[in-house]
Amino acid sequence: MAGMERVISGKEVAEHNSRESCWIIVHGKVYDVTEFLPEHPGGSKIILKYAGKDATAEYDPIHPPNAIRDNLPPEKYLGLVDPNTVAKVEVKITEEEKARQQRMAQRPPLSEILNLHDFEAIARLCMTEKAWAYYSSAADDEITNRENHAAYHRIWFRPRVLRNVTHVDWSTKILGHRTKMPIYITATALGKLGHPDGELNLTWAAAKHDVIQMIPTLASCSFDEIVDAAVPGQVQFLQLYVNSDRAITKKLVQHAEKRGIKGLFITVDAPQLGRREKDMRMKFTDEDPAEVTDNKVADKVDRSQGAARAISSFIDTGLCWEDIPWFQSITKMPLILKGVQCWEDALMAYDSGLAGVVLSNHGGRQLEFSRSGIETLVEVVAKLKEKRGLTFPNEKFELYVDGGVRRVTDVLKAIALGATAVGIGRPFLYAFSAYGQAGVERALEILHDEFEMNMRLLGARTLKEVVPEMVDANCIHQHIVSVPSDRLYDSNYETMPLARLREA
Ligand code: 173
Repeated sequence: MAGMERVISGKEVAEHNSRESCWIIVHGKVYDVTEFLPEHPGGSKIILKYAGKDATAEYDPIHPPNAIRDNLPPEKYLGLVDPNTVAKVEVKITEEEKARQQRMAQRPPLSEILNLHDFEAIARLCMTEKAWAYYSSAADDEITNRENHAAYHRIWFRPRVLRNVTHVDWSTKILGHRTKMPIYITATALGKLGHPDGELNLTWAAAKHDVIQMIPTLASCSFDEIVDAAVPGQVQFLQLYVNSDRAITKKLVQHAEKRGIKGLFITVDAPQLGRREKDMRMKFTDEDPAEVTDNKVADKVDRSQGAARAISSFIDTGLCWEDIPWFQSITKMPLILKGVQCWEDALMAYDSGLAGVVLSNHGGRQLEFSRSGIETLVEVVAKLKEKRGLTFPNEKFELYVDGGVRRVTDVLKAIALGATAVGIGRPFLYAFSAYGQAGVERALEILHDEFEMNMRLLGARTLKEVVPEMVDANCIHQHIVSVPSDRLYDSNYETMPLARLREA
């Protein structure tokens, strides 16, 4: 078809600006979305706002690159628009947006960002409300989300002293690939919600700091863009949402292997997306009241479910253990299950010949009251030793943990307990949302500094010396509800300040 495409003038597109005939431009291409209006998961109102116009800027952050092509019948693609004839869309800047931009201008310099929590504090102030709601939200009452970090507080160190810690080295291998530290940048969807360069911020920073990035299925940038942005030799993994249409999944997996992806992390904890109410409320405030009658949405789609659910309907709820041999038949990449939450499933993964598991509850975004990855790690290590005689870390079957990691002390606890590496997600999103690539680099530098100090203080010169005896994890399984605190004592305690905006 190339070369035969019709070129349409902006003027003609502009005539189709109503519910009766609605054309939009995305990335220089003209689509007839009239019939799609009631089916759009994000509602018809937002499309109608761009009827007859260029919707690219609005479309980009919240859609994976192929969303429009994948959801429209081919004949609804009408042709290319003549770029010189397209009128600029006037974007009205709201007071709220102005205030946000002002706060963005008052970001502290990166030198004042001292830890990963600081990125979150600043990102919350600088991101759009939608992006904040989507990234920060978690399932139900967000209890698992908070438990993920709190669980690390139930593990304490037993450091060793009088070891010569002049030279400390925390480099390691993940799936046989060298990494400067035992962390990887885990997969998170929709990077352009936070920053126009989206996931590329992570790729660039990962290249500079020799860490591994896991590319998400639902990235804002296309898979190839992210792979193209890597430097020669840079290691990338792929997180996979399995499509009900297995042909699509097969194509993606085989393409990824051809492009040099070194590990396939199949997400197994999200047959349906969790209920993230912060994200859902955001959608509601966007609705056109005229479209909602008697508490029923007039359109065909229940689009009250937030950004994530809206774009996740392709995920196969039927995925099961019997599918594993099929994955093994279509690729030679190491296969890892992401989202394992008990030893029984870790054992099945091992017995199925997989390369490892990520002990994870999806950043607290899926099943509320699922346990933290670090807690699951303790039982997996014990049971796989008991049942199969395995010891960890183990190059034949690697264990990773994600969720709630904010400090290198968290990472070292996981390493001591047998993890090969730890995934970090949200902190990097917050870092690039507020500061772009430089933010991610700063986050990695902070981790570097924390590794150096904590390895020394722990008395470990290499990660091999970070052994189970260095932690006391006796309380890890105790999900205690805290008793009322000693208010008098607490109010005397001065809360530690986070990074702040500069003076206007
Ligand atoms: O956690 C998520 O938000 C997530 O994994 C997801 C899944 C589908 C679409 C968008 C995000």
